Parts: sequence; C-alpha cells; structure tokens
Amino acid sequence: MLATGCTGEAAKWERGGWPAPVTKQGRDALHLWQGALVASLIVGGLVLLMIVGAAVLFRLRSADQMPRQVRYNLPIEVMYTFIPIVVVSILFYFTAIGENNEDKISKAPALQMGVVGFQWSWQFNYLTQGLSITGRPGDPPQLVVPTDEPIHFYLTSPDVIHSFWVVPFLFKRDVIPGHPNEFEVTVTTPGTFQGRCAEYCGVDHDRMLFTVKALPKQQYAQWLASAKTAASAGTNPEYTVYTGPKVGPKAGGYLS
Ligand SMILES: [Cu+2]
Repeated sequence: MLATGCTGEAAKWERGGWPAPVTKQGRDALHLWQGALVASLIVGGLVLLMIVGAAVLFRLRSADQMPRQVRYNLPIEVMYTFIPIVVVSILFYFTAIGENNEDKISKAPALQMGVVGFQWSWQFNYLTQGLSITGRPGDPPQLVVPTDEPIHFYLTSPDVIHSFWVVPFLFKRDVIPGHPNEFEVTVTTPGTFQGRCAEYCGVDHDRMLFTVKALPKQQYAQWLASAKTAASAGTNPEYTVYTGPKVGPKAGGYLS
C-alpha cells in the first residue's frame, strides 16, 4: 500500500494504486475499483472495530466473571447472514454492469483492428485500410490509433495463448489459438502507451512488447496515409500491405 504512493503522484492514492486510465472503458473500470475499495474499507473497518471492541470488553471483566451463557441469538444470526448477502449483491450488481459495459460492441466501429499475438511479437492488421504492422522480438511494433472513436479489436494467435495488455487501458484479454476474442475501446487521451503480452508464452515472452500511439483524428489520417505509402513502397520493413479478410472473427487471424 505504501509503495504504491512512491511515484510522487498524489492522484495515484485516489486511484488505489492504479495507473491513470486513457480509455472510456478504463475510467469505468477504475470507478468500479474505487467503489469496491471504499466498500471493503468500510466493511473491514467495522469488522476490525467489532473484533477489537469484543477483545477489549472481555479483558475489562474480572477473571472469574462468566459472560451470560446463551445457545443462540436469532436476530444476530439473521443479521450476520443478511448483511453479507446484501454486500455481495451490491458488489455483484455493479460488477455485472461494469463487465457488460466493457464487453459492449458498437455497430459501426471507426477502426477494425486484427491483432495477431505470435511467438514472440505482435502483428496489427488494419482490416479495412489494408495495412499490416509486424514486430519482431526485441523490436516492438507501434500500433497507431485515433482518439475518441470506438476501435474494435479481434484477437487471434497462430501458436500459443498470449494476452493483449495495454497498461493504461486498465484491460487485458487473452489471445487464444482457435478461439478468436474481441473487445472494443475508445481512447480518450492522446499519447504513447506501453503494451505487453500478459500471458507467459515461451522463452522470449519478456520481449513481446509493443506501444500504442493515440493521435487526434486528423493526425491519425495523416499518419495512415504515409504508413500506407511506406507499405506499398517497401520503405519500412515493419509495414506491409494487408490483403486478408476485412471483417469478422477470422479477420486478421493469420500472419501474412
Ligand atoms: Cu505472448
């Protein structure tokens, strides 16, 4: 708990140690975490108070004084069954709503992104724009996306299970061979963010890094145009022309 405060960033305490979210979905996840943290502090505080209170009150008696002997106390038993059910129900309610929000998929996302996690790097396929970015271990690729637009990710793997994790998205999802996964995010803050594979996937797992650069719409369009030029001219070894399927869970599923 104390170590999380070591970044010198006061707001980190408010976030319960979490990094600052840069997506709409990440902000919702953070609010759920903050709510759960406050609830657990209140419940934990009450329980501690009762334990310490009982211990102190017991010690205040003289040694030969016996407490009143009772077999059961119905109101108290009802209470300690009922209160945890209420607490768990409230947590369940907000978690279910939060998870549904995270899994929400819009009808017309601005960008369809096929992500292939392979041993040991990443390939990003701009499905409808016809661009592929392929990284190599130790030479992390950079995924460039627009801000304030829903981005639909399809996650596929040709070999073993990986996990797509962009740290300040506050979200990760497994990349499973034979089982395409998908999710959607809207990046709200421009910037460059660290991404990594979050599932141990072999000897070079630690080199399976990437970055996500989020640009405002216009700058993104400029970048896309120049990247596509580089792809067709072959001037950047990371960039190639993407010719695979354009939509659907199979899209971007294979290394070109
Ligand atoms: Cu991996």
